[in-house]
Amino acid sequence: MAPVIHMPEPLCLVKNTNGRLVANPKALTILSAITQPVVVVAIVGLCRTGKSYLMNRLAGKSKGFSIRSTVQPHTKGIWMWCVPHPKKPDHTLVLLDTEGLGDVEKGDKKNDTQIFVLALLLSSTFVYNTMNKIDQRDIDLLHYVTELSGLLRTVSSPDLDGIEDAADFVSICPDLVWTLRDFYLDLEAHGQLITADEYLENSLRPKQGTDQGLQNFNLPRLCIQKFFTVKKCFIFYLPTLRKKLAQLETLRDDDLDPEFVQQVADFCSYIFSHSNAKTLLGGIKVNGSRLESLVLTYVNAISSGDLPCMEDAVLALAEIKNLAAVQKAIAHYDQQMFQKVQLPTETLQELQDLHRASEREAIEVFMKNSFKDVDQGFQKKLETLLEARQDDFHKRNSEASLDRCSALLQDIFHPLEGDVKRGIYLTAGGHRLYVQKTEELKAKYYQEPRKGIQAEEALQKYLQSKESVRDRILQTDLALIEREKEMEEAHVKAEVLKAEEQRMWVAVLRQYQQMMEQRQRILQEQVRQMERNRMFQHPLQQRALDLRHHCQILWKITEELEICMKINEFLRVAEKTLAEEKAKRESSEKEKKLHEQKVKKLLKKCENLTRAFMEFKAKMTEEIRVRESLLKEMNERIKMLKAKMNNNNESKQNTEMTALQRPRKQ
Ligand SMILES: Nc1nc2c(ncn2[C@@H]2O[C@H](COP(=O)(O)OP(=O)(O)O)[C@@H](O)[C@H]2O)c(=O)[nH]1
Ligand SMILES: [Mg+2]
Repeated sequence: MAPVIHMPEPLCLVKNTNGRLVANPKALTILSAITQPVVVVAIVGLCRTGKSYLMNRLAGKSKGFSIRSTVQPHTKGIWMWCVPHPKKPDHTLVLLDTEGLGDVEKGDKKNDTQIFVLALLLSSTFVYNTMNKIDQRDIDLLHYVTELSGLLRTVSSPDLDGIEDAADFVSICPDLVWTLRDFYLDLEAHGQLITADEYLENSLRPKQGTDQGLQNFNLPRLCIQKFFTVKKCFIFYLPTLRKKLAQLETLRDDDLDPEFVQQVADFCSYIFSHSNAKTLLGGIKVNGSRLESLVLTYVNAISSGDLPCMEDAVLALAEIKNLAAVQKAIAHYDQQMFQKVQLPTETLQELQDLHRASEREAIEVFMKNSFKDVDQGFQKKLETLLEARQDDFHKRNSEASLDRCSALLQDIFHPLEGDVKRGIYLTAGGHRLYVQKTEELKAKYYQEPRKGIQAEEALQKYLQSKESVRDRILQTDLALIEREKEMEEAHVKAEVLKAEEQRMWVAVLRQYQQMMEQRQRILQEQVRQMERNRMFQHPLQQRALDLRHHCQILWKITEELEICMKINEFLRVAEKTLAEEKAKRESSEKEKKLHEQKVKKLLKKCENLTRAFMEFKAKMTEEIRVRESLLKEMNERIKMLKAKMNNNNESKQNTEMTALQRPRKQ
């Protein structure tokens, strides 16, 4: 069985020390000893409205929480009284009484609010104690506090005993019990009697309509409805005669208004039977020690400034609601833009149209959620934020366009860059081809969709970056054209030289042919002469001389042939010059090959010519040899003829002599 808690009187749980909330270690020790689930009933409201009195009644005591009939304030903060639960023996009832709210002497609204919020967060039943009737000011204050508590409801605590994943926990919203003290109105609406709960429901019911005034009326009500799912209202009449109120603590129930006594009894009965144990999200029941952790966690969170500090509740509430409305509007704008905008947009206009549509919707969202936006300060703030968002989208649109265009350019121009690297355009006429190819690729780039607003600039930048490449291609092109021109000239020169050479050879051959014809004629003449000589036995010596003369002519031909050899030498020199020319022009493999081929051709020709010449020379030498042997033979013949002639002459003389002698003998 759980140890029975014995707490003869309340203790201060959280006190206000020099404007700071501090947990009382003594009270925390008591809490830590409670192993039972705790039903935490906290009461909040302006000071001297009978809160402590009511809490004492819940504790079943006439004394306990300090009841002050004077205007002198008591210790500020939250007072705690842990008592056995009168209806649930396995639960402990923890009563939290707040002190000092709305204390004119203290004048510290910030501290009031903090105590209010802390009580809301710690309780499982939250008693909101107000005077006379439900008015707008009470509703606004409750709304404000619920909003503030929302900022702290999820807190991190490393030391929540027994909770495995205690890094983040969420305190479940408490039930609301609205106590109306000194209620003097008739509980009726539209001529019909109503209950206190119906009165509360009516007071929190939103009105139909959309104008700003109605929105300001509805918003806090809707928030309270949403925050407190369980709501209850109790009305209390004046307990007794006004003059006796100061001694209320000492008065017996018989001395009080019986209706008041009944109302208090009903209230206590409801609390005992309907108030649940404090629970965290996930159904985690809070015991004394967990409540201790909650107290420490929330007090620390509040002390470290997690709770906004604002003087005027309504203003602060407006601040909270309008900030939230701005955030909601911005979130809506972002969501719309992310859904609709596909960056980069084709045109700037496209982006601006989408921005305007999303901006309009965002402002509508803001209007729906805003609350008392005095001078449209928050709407202006929203407009400034949306403008910044638009600038950001423009920037991102520009960047996305640049990225897309860069990737496209890289993709489209990559093959051309490869060709440039391989030197395909480093030829005569390469520049024209390069420009032509660039134009083709530009057209392809222009055809690509969704390049965005940076399309032209990206292309121009790319082309600028390739200008040095284009220049290099152009320079090479011009240099190669110049070289080709030079080669053409050299070719023409070589052709002229070749033609000259051919002409010379033709002249030489013609001359030779003429000489041969001449010699033929001479030989024919010689033969004819020889025939005549043979016939007429004319002086052969002269003929021999003639033949010698012809031989001389032949030698002259030989000399001229030597001249031809010199011409051949000249050709060799020309060939050498061409080779030097070739060396000069060797700048590329292709040229070199061409040049070598040309030189080879020339060399081949020269070789053919030399061979022809050598054949010719051999032929001529053979001819000379034949002619010389012919000459020799002829000389032999002449000799023989001469000898024959001499013999003939001698025999003739002998005959004549014989003839002469013969008669003498007779
Ligand atoms: N008018 C009125 N006075 C009350 C009521 N209940 C208590 N009081 C008196 O109001 C004064 C302040 O009471 P107290 O409980 O200390 O108020 P607290 O400051 O809200 O805690 C005391 O003199 C009480 O006797 C009530 O219902 N109506
Ligand atoms: Mg009090």
